[in-house]
Amino acid sequence: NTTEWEQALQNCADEKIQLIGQVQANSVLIAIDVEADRFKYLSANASAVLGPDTFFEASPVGVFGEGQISMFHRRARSWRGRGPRMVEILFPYGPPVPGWVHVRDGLLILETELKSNVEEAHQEQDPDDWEDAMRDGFHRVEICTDLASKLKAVATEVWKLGNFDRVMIYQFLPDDTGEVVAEEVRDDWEPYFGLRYPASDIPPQARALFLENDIRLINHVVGEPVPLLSAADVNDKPLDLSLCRYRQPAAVHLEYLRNMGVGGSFVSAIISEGKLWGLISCHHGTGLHLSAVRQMQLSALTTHLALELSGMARELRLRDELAGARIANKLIQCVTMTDDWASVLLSMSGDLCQLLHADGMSLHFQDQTYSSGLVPDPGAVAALAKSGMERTGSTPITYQRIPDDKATIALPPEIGGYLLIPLSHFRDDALIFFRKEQTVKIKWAGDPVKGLDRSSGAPRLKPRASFEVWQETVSGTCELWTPEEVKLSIQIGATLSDVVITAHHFRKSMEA
Ligand code: BLA
Repeated sequence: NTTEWEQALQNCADEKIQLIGQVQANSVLIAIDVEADRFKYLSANASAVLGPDTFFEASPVGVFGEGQISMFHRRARSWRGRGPRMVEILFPYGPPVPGWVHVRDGLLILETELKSNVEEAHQEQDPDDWEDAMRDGFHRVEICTDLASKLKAVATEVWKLGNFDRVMIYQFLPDDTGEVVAEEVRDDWEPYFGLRYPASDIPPQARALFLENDIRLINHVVGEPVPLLSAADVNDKPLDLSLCRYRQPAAVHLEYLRNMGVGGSFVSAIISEGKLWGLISCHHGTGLHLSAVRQMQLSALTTHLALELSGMARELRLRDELAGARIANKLIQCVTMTDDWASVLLSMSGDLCQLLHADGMSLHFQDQTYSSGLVPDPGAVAALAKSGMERTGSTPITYQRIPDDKATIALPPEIGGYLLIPLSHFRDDALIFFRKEQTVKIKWAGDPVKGLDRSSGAPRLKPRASFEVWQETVSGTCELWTPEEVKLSIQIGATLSDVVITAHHFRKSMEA
């Protein structure tokens, strides 16, 4: 039932993960109103660091000292990184401890991790020459010339630095599913390399949050969460934990990780050109304890990769833009010599198809059809152009699977999908690129069609219980049209419209 399925997806997306009101076991959160010199929120275990007497009536300046509070505040406000900033905190008792600080909704928020009482099986490697180790790591990544080996090199460096049981580089695909594109994993664990994960494993709000806070650390999937207490004047308004390091994760996600056999996880978001490209996802079989410094080192490696990816993307874009500009120039030159610009365009179909990775191209212009390569018959091209005009106005439309309602327009089965660029606002002129049909085998990590849980009234999606390879064979589709290709097609459409208008005026002036 689709509507029930959609409802379940919506329920996942609606979960306010940042307002959960709890922090992870063994972590302490302290939220301070600096101006009023008052504590506003304290995790229920805060007396472990503040001392037994400190409650909401105490003065934060009295506890931390004026100098320390203003240092925290300054460091938090001048920070331009995503998420909280690393600091050293001196509590009333004991030595300075590493912690995190940030400002949210006008409150200064401090976090630190208490000495864990869970099984300390995870030991991060601590080479005393870690600065050399980092530089060496950066260099090993830099010298890789192709994407696959670069990703693998990053996975290896993260693996060495964090001493995890599994490190995956997870890339988001245009349809929001994701694929493990590089992996390091211990010998006795099942590899996940090459497996596909459905979009619903990471709902939209969890993705969006990565742009604000690019590290997600889960110390232990079975840890008892610590509730937040609030001052009387807060009136139970939940604290926004978006930028916290130790926010308690959503229960559904913890269940997911437990089903995967994971005890602790560290996830660092790969943000390239302002967009979430993918994740470095690190799993450990037992609880995970990563020092603040180690977290920052892993984050630096992730940023290094993200910058390299941006560079590679820019290079590809530049190459495509140059190719696009060359085609436009050629077209403009030719059109000034002949008014048969449609034939000129057709003679360039090889270049155009190569640019957009298409197998055929049709132009429908003033009720005439010009085609080259893998295309349907002229009647079908005309029908597509007409339906495109009705559907979109002037933005291109893409199909990787011929939609069912097109069954009336006879397209040969060899064609899997098309990209249609309208060339006019008021006529059905269009340029259409076709891609051949392909049959692909997708290896999902478990059956992506998850069970619905109806026990609580509203339908809820349950995390998968099995991640065993589940193979799906999809036919009748073509390769996805990427956002870059769509952008390029918009440029081509705009150039064509310009050229057509120019040619029209040129002819008019010659006739005059
Ligand atoms: C969060 N799910 C996540 C995150 C990842 C995944 C990486 C964010 C990082 C984190 O919080 O640790 C999924 N982890 C993966 C995948 C791989 C991996 C795909 O390592 C691949 C190797 N999850 C479900 C269902 C729902 C769901 C059915 O399976 C919803 C009903 C929700 N996932 C969900 C939620 C979060 C999440 C709510 C956010 C957790 C949080 O930050 O509180």
